[in-house]
Amino acid sequence: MKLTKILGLAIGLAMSTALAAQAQQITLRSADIHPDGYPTVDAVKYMGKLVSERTNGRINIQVMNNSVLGSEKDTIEQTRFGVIDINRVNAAPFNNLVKETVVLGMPFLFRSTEHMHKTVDGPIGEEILKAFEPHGLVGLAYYDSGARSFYTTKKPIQKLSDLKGLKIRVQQSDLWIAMMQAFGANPTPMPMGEVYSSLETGVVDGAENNWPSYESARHYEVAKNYTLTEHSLNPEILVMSKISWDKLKPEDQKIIKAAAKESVAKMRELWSAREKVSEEKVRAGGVNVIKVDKSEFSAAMKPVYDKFVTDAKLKDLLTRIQDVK
Ligand code: GTR
Repeated sequence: MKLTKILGLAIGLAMSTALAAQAQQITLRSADIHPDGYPTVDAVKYMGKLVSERTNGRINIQVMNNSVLGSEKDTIEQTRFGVIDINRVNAAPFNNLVKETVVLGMPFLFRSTEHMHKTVDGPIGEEILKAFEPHGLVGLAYYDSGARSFYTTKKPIQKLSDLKGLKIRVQQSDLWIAMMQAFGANPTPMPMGEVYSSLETGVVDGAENNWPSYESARHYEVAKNYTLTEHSLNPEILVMSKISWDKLKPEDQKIIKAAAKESVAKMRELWSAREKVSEEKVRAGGVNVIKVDKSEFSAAMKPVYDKFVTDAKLKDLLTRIQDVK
């Protein structure tokens, strides 16, 4: 009798411990439009590894890549509603929602990758990450995205006037639409996933992106003229849903934030290696790489600054970024 009771108690205890452990198990779903092996995807996987190690496997990050959760614009909305927990998106699709992100994409703003790193790694970067919170998102970290340059299917861009009237795909951001207009082009906003077929079928005459995206999305197969305008060093931003974040205990939030920050160094390493590999691959694929005088492209950008850097806050952010040494 006594033994059965003890046994019963022991089984009960074991079951409740198992249930408690199960209840604490958290899987955070993270979205990315890029495929496996792309630096952004691998950096978030690395972050997940750190989180899992530091929580003894209690919290895991599942990277859902290849746009399986939708386009960047759609996944931002799903992240705000807590359907997606973590999201790695370029700064551009955030522009209409979090106005502070606009300054990061301004054309010819960053003098170099070092200038961009110093900006996002310092107080300005933190301030912009904080600006996500009123919009249902927690800014975690910045990742590199290299420099964006134009590529076209038929007409190679040798000078600014070559862009006149060309249909150029842009990201879904008012800033980017205005930028293309200032370059003289005809902007066509669309998600990245539609660009290959749009280039192939002539819906657009060109697009713009960094070496790794141009290569990885195979756009170089259908748009064989790559013009080194390097007009923007807009970084990638890693965010978390505020709804998912608020469900976590403060010590777990700390682990997530630290792991995100630590994944940045890893990402930068992966990024500079991938930039070289991608450039080599597209050059070997027969791409016509064109050097241009950037000054006339940059001079055409004044209306973009006049239109988008209007209020005191953005003007202040912009001046502070320009002053970063
Ligand atoms: C890539 C970036 C993506 C997305 C894409 C695009 O460089 O990593 O997040 O912004 O460009 O042009 O849509």
